[in-house]
Amino acid sequence: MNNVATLDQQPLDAVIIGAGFAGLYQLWSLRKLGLRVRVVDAAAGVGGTWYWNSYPGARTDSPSNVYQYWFSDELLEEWNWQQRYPDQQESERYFNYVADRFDLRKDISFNTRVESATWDDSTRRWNVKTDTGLTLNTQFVITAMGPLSAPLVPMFKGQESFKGRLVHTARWPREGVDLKAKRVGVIGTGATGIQVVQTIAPEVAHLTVFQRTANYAVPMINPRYDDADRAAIRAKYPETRKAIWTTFIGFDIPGQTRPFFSIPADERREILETLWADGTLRLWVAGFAEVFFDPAANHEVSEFVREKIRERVKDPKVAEILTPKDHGFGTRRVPLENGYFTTFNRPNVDLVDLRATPIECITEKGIRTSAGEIELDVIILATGFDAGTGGFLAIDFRGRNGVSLREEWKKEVRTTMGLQIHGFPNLFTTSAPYAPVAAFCNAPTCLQHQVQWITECIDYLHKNDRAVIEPTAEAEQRWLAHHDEIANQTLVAKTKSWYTGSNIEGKHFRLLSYIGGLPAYIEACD
Ligand code: NA7
Repeated sequence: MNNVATLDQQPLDAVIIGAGFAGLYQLWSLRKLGLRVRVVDAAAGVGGTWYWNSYPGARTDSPSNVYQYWFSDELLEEWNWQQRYPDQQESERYFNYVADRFDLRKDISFNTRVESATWDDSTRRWNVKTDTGLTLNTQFVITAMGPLSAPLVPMFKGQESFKGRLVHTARWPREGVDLKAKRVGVIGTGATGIQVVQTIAPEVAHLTVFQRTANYAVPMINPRYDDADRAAIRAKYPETRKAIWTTFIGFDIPGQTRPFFSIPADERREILETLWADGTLRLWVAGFAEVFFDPAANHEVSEFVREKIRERVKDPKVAEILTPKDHGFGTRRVPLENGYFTTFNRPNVDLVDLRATPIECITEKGIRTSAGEIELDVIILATGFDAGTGGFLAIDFRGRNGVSLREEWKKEVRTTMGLQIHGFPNLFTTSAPYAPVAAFCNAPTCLQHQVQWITECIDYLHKNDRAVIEPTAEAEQRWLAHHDEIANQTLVAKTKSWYTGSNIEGKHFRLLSYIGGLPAYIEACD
């Protein structure tokens, strides 16, 4: 238990909001500088995304060798990854191990939600208020809420009238949900929906999948590791650790270097087959760069993947509904799948095409589409997040002269490199819009880079007797102009998805994530 009265009175150097990947590392790093730090998290435990998203089938789409911390050689030696793609339980265990190993918990207030953070220009400090009554006074505030922390629980008409169980995947009850022999409906076929559907289909009596947009997905190969595998992976750590900073997207695998159309068609096909068979996201993150900006190259790769989907689904009508046609491969987040498409060959699984028969409302008994009512015992919303901005908008940030971040971002979402915001002194932001983190980076790599940058910056300020740092409006404008210039050359910025904010009604259509590549971002930060 936190002693609220004692904590209240201690002036802090830094408050970190969030005890997930970035937050824990930020705490460790600032502690090393000798700073007084407190982490606040609404959850009852560490792990962030890997605490909240405990839905069936949740796992990383990044391999464990690049989905981990690099700050401690001891940790790299001690932690034994069990599989290439850790599931939610393994990921959560990892964060708990880190928290205990480095004695982080004593500086974390759990079950505590930050409600507001107000800058006081006279003291040059922030006042942070929480829902437990804990208030904190601090020189710096560092946000580490993660880019996907505000779940979208769409208010379908009649949602509250449903007499069965309705759950969002990102607020999955810790005690689990009994799905055995139940009639279950899943709304959403993004990375999350795909994982849920392929996992629960064998267990439920009947599964109805409500799809608005068909998604590409690449098959996952997820070997379990034994000691020999782990030794081989560890032997490569020195290389891996270097490689992640140099690739476009923060993985350890470089992309193709030959221009797409300089390669003869049959050889291109062979390369695509090899990338496909890798069982990783290589086809997307280390494939051909042209996929992101050249419509002809994108078309060819998209057709290749469409063929693969059609091959696996027995009923040609179902296959057509599952085959994406309204966007190109890689322009939205490409999930890995493990039996997703073949799930639709099962007799207990139905697919509802919401483009043809939209949801009209949720009823007492289930979901009514324009084609009729489908009775259900459980409705699972795999409907995603208010990405990038949602976590910030949940907190009332007040900067210089009482300026409200919520009000400012209604006009335009602005950040400087996704690290700071003009008008909000001494506020550092990890995973904010316009850094690569949210979409075009292996998140752990980019988050660790941001944490290191923030740590060095704070260290510099202290060593040089500077109390306040804030980007100028001009610097912010320069970054946004650069961001837009690069984004607008890509097909991604023209495609509807959470990357461009189109999943939220009224959200400004603009690419959320910097797409100039991690090396360019690091150079700009330096
Ligand atoms: P996503 O990728 O945003 O997927 C959400 C899904 O839910 C997607 O299929 C949406 O259809 C669907 N959706 C959202 N709202 C509705 C409504 N109102 N009606 C019908 N269908 C709806 O979220 P995920 O959680 O899967 O993944 C988020 C990220 O987490 C993922 O990219 C990884 O990085 C980890 P739409 O495509 O908008 O038509």
